[in-house]
Amino acid sequence: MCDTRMTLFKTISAVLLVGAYVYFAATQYWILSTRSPVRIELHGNGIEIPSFGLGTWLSDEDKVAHAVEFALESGYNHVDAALIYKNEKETGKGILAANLPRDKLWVTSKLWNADHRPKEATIAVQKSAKDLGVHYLDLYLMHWPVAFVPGKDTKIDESTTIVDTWRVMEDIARSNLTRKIGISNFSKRDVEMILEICQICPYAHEFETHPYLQQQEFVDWHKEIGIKVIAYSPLANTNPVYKDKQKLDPILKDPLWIDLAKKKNGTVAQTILAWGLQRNTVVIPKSVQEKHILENLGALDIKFTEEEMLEISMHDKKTRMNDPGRGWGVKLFADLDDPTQLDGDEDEL
Ligand SMILES: NC(=O)c1ccc[n+]([C@@H]2O[C@H](COP(=O)([O-])OP(=O)(O)OC[C@H]3O[C@@H](n4cnc5c(N)ncnc54)[C@H](OP(=O)(O)O)[C@@H]3O)[C@@H](O)[C@H]2O)c1
Ligand SMILES: *[C@@H]1O[C@H](CO)[C@@H](O)[C@H](O)[C@H]1NC(C)=O
Ligand SMILES: *[C@@H]1O[C@H](CO)[C@@H](O)[C@H](O)[C@H]1NC(C)=O
Ligand SMILES: CC(=O)N[C@H]1CO[C@H](CO)[C@@H](O)[C@@H]1O
Repeated sequence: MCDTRMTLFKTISAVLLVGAYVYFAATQYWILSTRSPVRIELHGNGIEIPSFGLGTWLSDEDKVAHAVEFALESGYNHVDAALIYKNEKETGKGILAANLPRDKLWVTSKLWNADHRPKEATIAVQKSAKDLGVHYLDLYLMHWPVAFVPGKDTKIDESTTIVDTWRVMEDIARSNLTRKIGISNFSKRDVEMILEICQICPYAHEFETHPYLQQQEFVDWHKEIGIKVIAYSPLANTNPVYKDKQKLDPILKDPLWIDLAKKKNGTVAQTILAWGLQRNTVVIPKSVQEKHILENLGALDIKFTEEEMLEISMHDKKTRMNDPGRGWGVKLFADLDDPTQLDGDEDEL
């Protein structure tokens, strides 16, 4: 009697155990087989981007070498470069002269739109690294989610998608020419498309954001998906090329920022950059003047209260300064604040 009960108990236990095992194995298989993408961890993943860097767009060829050297000797450890800025050789001279240990320096460069095809991309990244005088870059960005036909000025390359280009970026990362890869000037939909297919996923997204184009939701979303935000044009309309593009007065003359700067015992530029840092974006102000290069570093000492952060958030002007999409006939930033308006199709937006 006791024996048969025992056998029955053992049999039931065994069946349950096998069942549980089969169920576990099946769900694991299902999870693994449906989980895509497979994310590959690259070497050097522990090193993070410094939160403060020197921009080099429109930095005079004659001045940028000195500016970079001076910055790196004054405490900067991060330089934001790009092939299209046409000054990487001079930037490289500054990097060489400062002679920081390679692991104490962060160098970013960017793949230009005309170089998205594999052959051109390989040449472009090698040229950037060589001109900047480094064996490897720390970060290589796809400069825009737009491909041009190589050698045809700004003619759109309809046969190269951003997914194609991302595969090329992944190969560049695998070749060890850069430690990390990322994107720039992407809309939310573009980012999602890359996240769906990436094997090596974007480390950072560099886009325009400053007190006049805060995009707080977009910035927060990047935190959720684990992509660092690099804020370009952190001084809003201070870059003189933006002068004609919008009717806003210079942010350096904005009474809100003048008041905040007084309160913080800093300059207006320092105070604006400090806000960028406090919202966890990496800021990369450009300057070729020693005075400004030093001044801007002072942002690291300024902190805001929550009330002040809230007040600043209420002064967003949602105004984009940098939008070449119109000239290219491409609608950029479609799902973000202040998207490209192409002639005659405003009603679609
Ligand atoms: N990924 C992209 O598509 C993209 C797009 C735009 C920019 N970026 C990167 O982001 C960097 C920064 O953006 P940005 O150059 O457009 O604009 P920015 O850094 O916001 O502003 C630069 C301008 O501000 C002036 N300036 C700097 N510090 C100042 C200070 N303390 N007081 C007064 N004026 C000051 C500079 O002049 P001086 O040189 O005379 O000091 C320059 O005219 C670029 O250089 C580039 O590396 C990337
Ligand atoms: C890249 O670096 C890693 C780690 O050092 C190494 O295992 C790999 O073989 C390198 N790949 C190439 C293509 O050099
Ligand atoms: C304000 O800043 C100036 C210049 O940086 C400095 O000399 C001074 O000590 C500061 N004052 C206060 C109250 O922090
Ligand atoms: C300033 C920057 O790096 N952004 C790029 C975005 O695209 C514009 C238009 O070509 C470039 O001029 C900028 O360099």
